[in-house]
Amino acid sequence: MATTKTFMLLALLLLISFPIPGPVNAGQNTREELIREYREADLNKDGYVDEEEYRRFIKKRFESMDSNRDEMLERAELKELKKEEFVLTDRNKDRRISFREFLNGRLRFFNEADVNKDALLSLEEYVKMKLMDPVKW
Ligand SMILES: [Ca+2]
Ligand SMILES: [Ca+2]
Ligand SMILES: [Ca+2]
Repeated sequence: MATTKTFMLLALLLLISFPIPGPVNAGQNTREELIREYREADLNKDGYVDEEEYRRFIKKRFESMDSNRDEMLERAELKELKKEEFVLTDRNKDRRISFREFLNGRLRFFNEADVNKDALLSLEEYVKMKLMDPVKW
């Protein structure tokens, strides 16, 4: 019986030390990617991403995700996004996400991450915002 217990304990320890990678991290950006992205978004290179800079960056990304160029994001163009999140972002319920809808959804996270409300995001705030955002884009 003692060996069974030891075995169980070992199995448990193994489970704890090697967590099975879940879908939680699927499509998650690495920190390096986020830093690169942050630098790209900071157009005037002042070390902060302001709302206007972020708007422009979102526009660029939106266009690159819109593979059929109809100025709408359909389900197929946002595969990794959870259905509930898609429905939430699609305010007018036409099953497509317009640029306006996409922008509003992203700016919600911008404002949430901007704790001191100066409409500027530091690198840390930017990383925080991207982690909140269910769209891994
Ligand atoms: Ca800037
Ligand atoms: Ca499209
Ligand atoms: Ca829509």
